[in-house]
Amino acid sequence: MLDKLESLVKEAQKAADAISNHKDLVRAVSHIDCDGVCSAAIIVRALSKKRKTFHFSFAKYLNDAMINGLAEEAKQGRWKLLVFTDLGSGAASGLAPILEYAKIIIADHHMPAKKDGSEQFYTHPNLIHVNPLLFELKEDISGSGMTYILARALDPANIVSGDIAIIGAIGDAQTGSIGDKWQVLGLNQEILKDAERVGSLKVTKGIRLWGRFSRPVHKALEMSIDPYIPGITGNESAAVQFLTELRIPVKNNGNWRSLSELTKEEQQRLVSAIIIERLRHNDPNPTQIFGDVYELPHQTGEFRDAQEFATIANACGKSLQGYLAVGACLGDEEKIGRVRETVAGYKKQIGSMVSWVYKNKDNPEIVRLTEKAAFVFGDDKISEDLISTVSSIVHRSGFLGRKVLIGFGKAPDNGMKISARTDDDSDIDMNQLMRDCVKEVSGNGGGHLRAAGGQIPSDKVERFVELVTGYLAKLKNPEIKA
Ligand SMILES: [Mn+2]
Repeated sequence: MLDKLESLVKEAQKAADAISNHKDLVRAVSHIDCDGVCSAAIIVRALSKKRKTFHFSFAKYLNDAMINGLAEEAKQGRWKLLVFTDLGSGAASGLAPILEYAKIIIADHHMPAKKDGSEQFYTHPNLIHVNPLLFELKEDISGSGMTYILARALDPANIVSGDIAIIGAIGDAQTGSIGDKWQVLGLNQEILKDAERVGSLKVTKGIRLWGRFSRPVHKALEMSIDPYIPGITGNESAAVQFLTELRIPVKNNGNWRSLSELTKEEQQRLVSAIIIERLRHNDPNPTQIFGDVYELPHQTGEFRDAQEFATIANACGKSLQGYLAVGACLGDEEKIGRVRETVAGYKKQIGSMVSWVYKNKDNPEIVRLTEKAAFVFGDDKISEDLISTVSSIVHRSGFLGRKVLIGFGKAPDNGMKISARTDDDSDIDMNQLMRDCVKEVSGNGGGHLRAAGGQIPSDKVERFVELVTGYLAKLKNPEIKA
């Protein structure tokens, strides 16, 4: 493991040297989800510290149009160095038009593209590729973790960005960076130690609920979309009733009580009741409500809890306002104020979509259960930008059983966006499943071992369902264990 890690760090050093020696404008692009937003904050801070001038933007993915645009600009001499964070690995083999004129650095953890017609990963003399999977390390380190390693190589003072890398890993929990006992795993633990050492992060145990410090406890229950509490999430009066039945007063001297203000005994009662509720709904990890709580001592209000920060970063990124979250990561007070509204709207939207799936779980038009998979036909009820978040939460909540989850959400131009999820201990490779099944219906897709995404023409949904069912039937080890 150590020599593999050494090779990875060596590649990061190569990337850092390329940045250090570069005198012109740097073109940086990052992914729009939480991990991408955190990667952006880390690289932006690192480049600024090095006094590099740069042009930065977010992207949903690197498609041909974007690659051709960047290639044209590189040809004209606008950029000679590009940095892609939390994206780029999967598209690497298509980057040749840019690589002809410029160097590219990729810091990512998505499955790297192979050479055409070969089992070997794509390489190019102008490509510096910092990805754990190229060095036989696991993908459980996030894109922001890879960006952090790059930033540390650039300047050891970037150790101050460790907390941001952990927020990114929490946001990407479905890729295995967070274990089922809810604690960071793998290389992320080393980053966590860095963050603890410089005092930017504190680890304690507690209830993982939105608004631990900042919301009335019944609001925290109502707004808890991850963990999802069936029947209570999205329903304020049910949340109040739940607490009343547990004899937990929602007010003290006329003031709303937050979770952090409950007594130890009340917190225990609440945890037990939530676990029972989750057990009743076949949650695969009912105790995941309790676990490591990562506190950011330098932040205030909801930003103090790293998990909430992760939701905030994701909400801003997916609402195409990632720059607000980057500002919040870097402590910009004005941006912090502006993210609140964005986040409230986003959480409401996600919560109502998950509740919609829950309400329709017995409606075969919307939820189809097969032996090994649950298909959720969100169509125009779940937008393409939110289908991945909704799929993760529905899968994790377990109310559709312990199966592979495939969610569909409408995309523009008669397209259908797909999100595929499986359990942490599953033997099924979602990246492979997605790549195999989209091929025959002229779609594209890929991703991670446990979480992948893709896009197909919307009239091919039925065929895609057949292909997935066939793919799962061929596997020796069925997912269902319970
Ligand atoms: Mn990521």
